[in-house]
Amino acid sequence: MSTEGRYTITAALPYTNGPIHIGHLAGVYVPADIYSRYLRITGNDVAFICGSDEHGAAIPMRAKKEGVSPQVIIDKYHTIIKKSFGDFGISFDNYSRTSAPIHHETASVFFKKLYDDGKFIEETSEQLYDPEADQFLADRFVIGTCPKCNHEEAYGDQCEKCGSSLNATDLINPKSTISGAEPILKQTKHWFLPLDQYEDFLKEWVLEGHKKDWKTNVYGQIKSWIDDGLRPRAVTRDLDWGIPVPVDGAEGKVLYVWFDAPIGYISSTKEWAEREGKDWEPYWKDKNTKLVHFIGKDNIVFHCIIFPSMLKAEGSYILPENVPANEFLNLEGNKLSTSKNWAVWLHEYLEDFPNQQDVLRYALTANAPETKDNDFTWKDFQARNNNELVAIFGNFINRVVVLTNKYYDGVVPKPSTFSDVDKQTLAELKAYPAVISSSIDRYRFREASQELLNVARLGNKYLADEEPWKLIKTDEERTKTIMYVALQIASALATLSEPFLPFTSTKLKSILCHSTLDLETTWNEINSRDILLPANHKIGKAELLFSKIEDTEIQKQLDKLEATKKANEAENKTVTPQKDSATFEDFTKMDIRVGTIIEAEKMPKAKKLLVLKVDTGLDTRTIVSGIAEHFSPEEIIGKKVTVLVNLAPRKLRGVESEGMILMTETPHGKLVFLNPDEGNVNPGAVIS
Ligand code: B3M
Ligand code: ZN
Repeated sequence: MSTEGRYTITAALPYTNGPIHIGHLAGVYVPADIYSRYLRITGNDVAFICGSDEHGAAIPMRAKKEGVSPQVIIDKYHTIIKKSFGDFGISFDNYSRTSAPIHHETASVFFKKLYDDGKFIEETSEQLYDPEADQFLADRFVIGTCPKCNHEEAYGDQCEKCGSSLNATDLINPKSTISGAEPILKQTKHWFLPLDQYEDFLKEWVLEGHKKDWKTNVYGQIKSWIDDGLRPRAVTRDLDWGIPVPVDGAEGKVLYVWFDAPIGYISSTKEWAEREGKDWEPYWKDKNTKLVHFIGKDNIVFHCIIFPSMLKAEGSYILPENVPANEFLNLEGNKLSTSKNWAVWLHEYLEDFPNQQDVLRYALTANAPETKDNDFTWKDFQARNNNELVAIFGNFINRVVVLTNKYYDGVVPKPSTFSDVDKQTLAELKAYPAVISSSIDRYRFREASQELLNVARLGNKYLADEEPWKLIKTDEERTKTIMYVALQIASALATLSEPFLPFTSTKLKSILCHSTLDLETTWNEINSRDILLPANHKIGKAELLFSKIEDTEIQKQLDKLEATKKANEAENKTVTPQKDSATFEDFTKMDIRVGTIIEAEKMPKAKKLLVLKVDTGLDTRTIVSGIAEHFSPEEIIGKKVTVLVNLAPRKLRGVESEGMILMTETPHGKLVFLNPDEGNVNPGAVIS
């Protein structure tokens, strides 16, 4: 295989503060994987690099939430994330982590070089400080109103609403996310990268150099930042989680996560090269190498302004050739959110749709947020599968393989004379690799995925027009030619689908027995070779590539989201305020006992009431309880409950009730007996 070019392709390093969901896959990892696979099979030398981002405030914050140490958090999510990538066929050449010694070493050396070369400004200034938590506040440790767009929950380093990069002291009404306290100002020393000194370089490199070839959404964001004027940016933090600043007089300080994380691409490349016995340097320093960063739009400033300025300051590195950042994916009309659990988690998807990774990859690609934010809906997912993958791609392959087995025992027939339609069809087929390449080369993966489907459409139309299943009765020779042509299309599909649908491609290649061919067709050769599957080649039996997704499966997913929505709403409900205080004497007046429900029946004509017989240990008495909408009589007989036994008797619908069963409520409004652990009851739920 000839090496056409060297590519270093990076995909944003995910924070190990939670598992990954469809938004991550659609925005970054699937397009990066399509691109990398495509480049490999078209003969390029590719390093596809990623790893976990394990520093920054996100990690200790999650650790606090889960009540464990940051190390436990990074180990847990690094493992989950890495597995999800493997499960979905994301073909990284290396997946590292920023806690790895090689990364600490690489990032420290990088910082030290800039420090020694006098590239930083050292400055003592007043920074936000939480007097209660005894900690400086930066990044996610502080929120406040964005001075640019007035969003009320901007972080100390960035507003996720408008994308502005901020300094914590820019925030209006800042508040500590650790204690809620209002920060005070306190002096501290930090090192700053004077971005203002890189303005000319950035203008020339991006604004002039990449006006034409970078996506307009990416270019526009960069331009507006540069037009706003760049300011020195602190690259160190007062934190105890991160890479220690490797110079004297910096005790208790670590590198800013956005300083070390992009260097993670370099350390991951080194780790890979060491393992493979390669030299890492050409992948980062040879000007013929093309460096491409796949990221989401909230990471643009870091990859197009800060990291390039760092690379420029260091002096020996290449700069990115392109940064094809995507917009955001929403889910059923709402923003994806880890904290609100508004997501389709990859590991959960696979439980519900085992072995259907390609369906999700395809649905996300066909509907990718390439030029604007887009919405993922389960209905669209179902339609993409049923109407496109099953009805077009799968159907074509199935017909070809079934008929070849039926008519010729699985042996590719020898064609006779090609008709004009045959020639035209084969010519069209040959043009597809270039058509798909041209879309991928311009990072238009949605378009590329639709062109791939057009190859299957070409095959379906050809079969529908030529009707071999009819001709077999009258013209065996002609039928052979038709099946031969259809088999060439099937073979091309096996190769062309690889970047998009890697699992399907492997399966199809195995059905068509590609591995027993003398000459397996590569992407580039589809155009130049007349024969992809030669006559007499034996193929295997038909296997379903895709299967229909039923309405019930989709409904199950929608129900899951509905439940999430309800739970979120309930969580936002205000907790009932505390009642006036009760004295100990007040409390001792109440006689609460354990009882067993021994009989239960519905109160006639009362929707909510059950009439219970309860053994209180003192006696067996009648209690009328308003729980009929939550429990059937049968399910509660035998249950132990808590009973307020000295509540003054009162008549309900003519039945005298001698006590009260104590209950509480889940966030979904379901009544539960007093066993708060069982019912998922929230703190603050009232017992009544
Ligand atoms: N971890 C941010 C993110 O997940 C960050 C990317 C780092 S890429 C060097 O949005
Ligand atoms: Zn903003």
